[in-house]
Amino acid sequence: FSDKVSSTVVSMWDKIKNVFSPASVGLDFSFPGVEHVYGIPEHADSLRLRTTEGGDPYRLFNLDVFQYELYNPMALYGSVPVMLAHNPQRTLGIFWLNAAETWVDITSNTAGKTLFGKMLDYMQGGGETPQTDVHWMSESGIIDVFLLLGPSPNDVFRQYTSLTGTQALPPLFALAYHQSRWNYNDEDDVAGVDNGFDEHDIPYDVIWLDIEHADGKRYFTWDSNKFPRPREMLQRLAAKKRKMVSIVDPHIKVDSGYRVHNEIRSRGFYIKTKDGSDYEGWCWPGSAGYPDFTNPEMRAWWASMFAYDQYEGSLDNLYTWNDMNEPSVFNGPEVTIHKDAVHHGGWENRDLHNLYGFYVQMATAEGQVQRSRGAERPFVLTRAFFAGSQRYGAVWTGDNAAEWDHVKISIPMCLSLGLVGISFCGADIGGFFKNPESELLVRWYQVGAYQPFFRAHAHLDTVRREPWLFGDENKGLIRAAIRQRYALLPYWYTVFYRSYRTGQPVMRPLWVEYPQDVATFSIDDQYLIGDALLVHPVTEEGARGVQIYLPGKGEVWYDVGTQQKHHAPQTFYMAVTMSSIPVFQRGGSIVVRKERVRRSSECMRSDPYTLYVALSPQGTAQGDLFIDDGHTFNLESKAQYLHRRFSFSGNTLTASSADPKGSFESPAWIERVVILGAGKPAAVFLKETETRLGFQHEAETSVLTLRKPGINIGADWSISLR
Ligand code: MIG
Repeated sequence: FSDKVSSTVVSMWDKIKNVFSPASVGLDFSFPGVEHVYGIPEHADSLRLRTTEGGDPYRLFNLDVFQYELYNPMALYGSVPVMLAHNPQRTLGIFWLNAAETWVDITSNTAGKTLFGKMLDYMQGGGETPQTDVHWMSESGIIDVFLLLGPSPNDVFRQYTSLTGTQALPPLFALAYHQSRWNYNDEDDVAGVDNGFDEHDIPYDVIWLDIEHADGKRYFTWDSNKFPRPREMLQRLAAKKRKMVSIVDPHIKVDSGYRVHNEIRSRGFYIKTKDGSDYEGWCWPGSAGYPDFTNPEMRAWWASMFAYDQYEGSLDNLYTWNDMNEPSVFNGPEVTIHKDAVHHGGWENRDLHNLYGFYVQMATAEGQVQRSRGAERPFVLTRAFFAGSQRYGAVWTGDNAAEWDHVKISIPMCLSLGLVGISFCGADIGGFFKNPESELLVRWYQVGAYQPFFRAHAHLDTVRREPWLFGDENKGLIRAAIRQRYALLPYWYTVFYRSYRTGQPVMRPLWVEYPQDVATFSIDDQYLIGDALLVHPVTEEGARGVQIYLPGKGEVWYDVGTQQKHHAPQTFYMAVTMSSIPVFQRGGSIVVRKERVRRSSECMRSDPYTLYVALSPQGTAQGDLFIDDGHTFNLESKAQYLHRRFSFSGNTLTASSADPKGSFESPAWIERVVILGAGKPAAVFLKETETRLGFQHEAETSVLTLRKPGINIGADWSISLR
């Protein structure tokens, strides 16, 4: 999208800038008829943005904030200058393309008025049209604004991602469970944790190494005492079809014995001070230089460092985590780089500050692609981000704490990111700082299992918290939550595929699917995954129940735990126990699962599928399933994929291709079809062969289970209930 800033505009600005630097830019926008605005992450705040009258504006300036506060407009690690405005008639967006420090003020003529007050205004004929006004201001740069006219939420997503790109389709393993802490200390520790998952029969895909794994925080190296044989360690993980992630931060130790530093310095790739010398700040390794990732040559060099012969001890199951890329500078102003530091092309950091982390992740992802000669899809986690970061991997919400409010806020934080393109979001499970009580830890796993990026992580000073350290009962609860995630991986992957194609968020606020239902506009304790599953995780200490809102006039929802049917719209109290994760499947949807959970997602590759067909009141349902090899670009380069469509109507379930361009051989078959809301048929036939299928019907719950249809997942077929 940077191409859209034409070179003439840039050179014009160059001239102006030399005269006026620094010069701020700002604009006011009014949304007549709008009371709800969303977006402009990253803030630890409610989904619906609050008015900022009498307080600080929402601030966008990538910063490493120590122990951030909640329900607060202060700047955090990443910035996406995109706001959505919504009312029952229309959804709009503003994309303010500026990477300098930015402030957003929000005012509203209805703020503080109760619904009753508004009604009174209206009855007295004096009620004004509600209106929200927003004021945007950036410290430097040009005014370059995209108005996204909708009118539907999906139109806005399409319009915005046509400018910045859609969510990259992650490799399948990246959607599974990740086990991290600062730090897994050495190769024995890694082996012990890895074996622990097998002993305790808990699936996991990826183990993470934090900064202590490197030799004196010299990234791309290993501490030779703690990790003397990294390749063998990686091979042992690979034998179990598991992966590893190592951290690679963008602060480079100033040390003439460190090749990475010497090369960056000799090529002139460090960010400079205003006087032209290499900028140096204090960070984990001590004195550190900051590579200038805004320079394409620097990015190309960085990418080349991920080649197997450059990053010694790496193998193809080693992936990357970019932390501290705001960038974090311990002795810099607000713990970041000085604004007058100079980048490639003479730009000051103030002009592009919020883009630095974006480019770090871009270069790292490119490195992973290149090491496989373009074959393999990358996986890179980043802490700092900007508009468009969705193209390079996942983000997490940084250093949260083991507190109930932090588990709660992870929902609106990830929802806000999804609204502005970044779907692959998660929060440190368990909380980074402090030690969670077992109840909080269990609940957090249950929440994380239903968020896009599913990783446990903890601070160096916390006590160990692998899932089996809290007694058998808690271990069982955590195992159950993780197993639910693995069973649903086919669905997650399909929803991510749709996000990759359409720009729609994976994790969605309810109003995205029910744009006319005002009751959904401020909900941030429940959400949808795709359009079929509604989740209301338990986030209260000692909870005995939760208030669930099921949207959709004339629709029905099925409790995934009990298969009980509920009519909508409706708010009801659902009693919960420690094992409850309230999830509902929309009547009218089909969700595909794999129910033989194994030790990693790759071990489940060829396993059979179960279709969950949830009937609408009209007795219909639709759904889809995306399958490919789960890790290469062959879906693009060779059209090697299957996109299947399932649809139920007239008592017949049909499987067909949703996209005839793709083809892919999968050995997997369908082992079961569960139809929710079905009456008891006299007989069930696989039409193609007129073979009878065995079935079982539960009258009480109206659940019909068809046993062993035994059909390949790629085949076209239909099953009729007679
Ligand atoms: O100053 O690498 O957010 O996840 O464990 C702390 C150590 C640096 C901050 C990250 C956190 C990570 C930690 N890092």
